[in-house]
This record gives sequence, structure tokens and C-alpha cells, in this order.
Amino acid sequence: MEYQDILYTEADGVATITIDRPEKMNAFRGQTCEELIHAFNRAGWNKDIGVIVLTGAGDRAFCTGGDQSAHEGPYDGRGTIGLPVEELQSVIRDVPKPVIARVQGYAIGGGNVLAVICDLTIAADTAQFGQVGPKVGSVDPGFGTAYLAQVVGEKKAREIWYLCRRYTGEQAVEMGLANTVVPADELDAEVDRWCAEILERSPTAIAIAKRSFNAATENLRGISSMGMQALALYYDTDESREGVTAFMEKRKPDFRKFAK
Ligand code: 2NE
Repeated sequence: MEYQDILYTEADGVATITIDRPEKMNAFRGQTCEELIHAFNRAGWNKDIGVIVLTGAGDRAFCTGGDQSAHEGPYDGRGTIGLPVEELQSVIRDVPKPVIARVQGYAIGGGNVLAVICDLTIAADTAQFGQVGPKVGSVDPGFGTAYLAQVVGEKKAREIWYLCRRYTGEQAVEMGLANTVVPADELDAEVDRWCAEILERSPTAIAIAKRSFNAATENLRGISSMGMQALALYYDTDESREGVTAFMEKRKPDFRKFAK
């Protein structure tokens, strides 16, 4: 597969997958998801690779979720909602290698969900984490909601989703959303250090540990696919369209008229 939306490199046992759409704040469209799925499988099943790093190009964003400009009702790709996000989220969990989210700038919406699903998160002090679904007519059910609650606790996860606030790298570490935060100019060195330590450990023990951690939340895969089916129906409503249109028109959405 030739990549248009991502960059892929392998060096010294580490595969680095970079979402390369800085002009869209590294938001993903259908094509981006397909390429990410391909790249995770490529790295995940390569015996020479011991760790995978997921990041975004430039310093403004790790990833800001679904590309709102590729979103008229459904998105522009494959799958229940026009984005194979369930497959993307699953492959990050299914590859037997630890995946590190290297987060600089915004990890917002589906971008935050990707960081949450990664095994480890290393943040720069420029990082801003958060969900935006209820602001823009969307929601990422299953791993985006219920798994987040496993990571940061129920109260905090509900706060993150209902209020759509943004959180600094330091706050992310406090709530368990990130493992560590470092000055932006030390981010790469820190990621390298974590990768080097992992590469010294037994790959089979790590693969078993990863699968064992995953097992406790496997039921969320079913909730996620059922939720995506509901999301597809939601995207076909004026309420959801109001969120997308308001974002694209750079105005505040008016959701109250849809209250039931
Ligand atoms: C990311 C954030 C917080 C940045 O805010 P700010 O104020 O710093 O910048 P601004 O002006 O909002 O954004 C800068 C440029 O990036 C584009 C904007 O449209 C803007 O473009 P220009 O006006 O310069 O041309 N941009 C940012 N995010 C984008 C995106 N996701 N798609 C397309 N263009 C984007 C602020 O921009 C923000 O909150 N963005 C909204 C993010 C968003 O709505 N994400 C989708 C959520 S739904 C989702 O991810 C999802 C899922 O998780 C699962 C299933 C389906 C969908």
C-alpha cells in the first residue's frame, strides 16, 4: 500500500506511524484510517519490531479525530459510519506489541480516543487532551467512553464527555490519561528512552501481558460496534448536522432546540 496520509518508518526495533495531515490538524478521513490499519498490521506482525509509536506531524496536533470537512452525514470512507474507526481501534489493541502515543499539541475527539487506546501515552507540555463529540454532533461509544472510564474513572470520564473541556499534559498525568509529561523539546528523547527499555524486555512476556490487560475490556468491542450503528443513525439527524455545520461555520451550535 502506498501511503498518502501517514508516514511510516522503522529503526532499531521501533516502528513510528505518523498521521501526516498537519493542514487538518492531523484529523483522519476514511483513507487515513485504512492506511493506519495497514501500518499497524505491518509493524505489529514484524518480528524485528518491538514497539510502535503513534504520533502526528508538526507540533500543533497529535490528532483531532474525524475530519469534519469529510463529514456530510456519514464520513467519506468504509464502515458503519464511513470511517473504519472500530477496526483501527481494534488493531491497536490486537497487535502484540506495546503502542506508545507520542502526544504534542491537540489530542482531541477521536484523536484523544486513539491516545487512550494506546498502551502508553507520553505527552509534551504543549499537549491538550479532550473530547468534543457533544460540541460537534458526535460521540465515540464503547472504547471512547466506557474504556476511558476504565482509564480515568467514571466521574472523570463523564466530566470529559459531558463538558468537553481541555486538559493539559500535567492534568492528564494526574488523572491517569498519560504516563508522563516532559518539555516539548525533550519529547523525542523521552519516547526513545521508553522504547529502549521496552526493547530490553521479553517480547513474549509483554505480548501475553498486553493480551491479558485487553481481556478484561474485550466486551467493549461489542458495545463499540453497537454504538457505531447508533452513531450512523445519529449522523442522519438535524441535531448532529447542527454540530458539524456550526464547527465548519465557526459558530456556536444551537442544540437546545433538539431537547427531548
Ligand atoms: C482542535 C481544536 C480544539 C483546535 O482549536 P483552535 O481554536 O486552536 O483552532 P481552530 O481554528 O478550531 O482549528 C484550526 C484549523 O484546523 C481545522 C479547523 O477547521 C481550522 O481550519 P482553518 O479554519 O484554519 O482552515 N481543524 C481542526 N480540527 C479539525 C477536524 N477534526 N477536522 C477538520 N478540520 C479541523 C478545534 O479545532 C476542534 O475542536 N476541532 C474539532 C475536532 C472535531 O470535531 N473532531 C471530530 C470529533 S468526532 C470524532 O473524532 C469521531 C470519533 O471519535 C469516532 C467516530 C467518529 C468520529
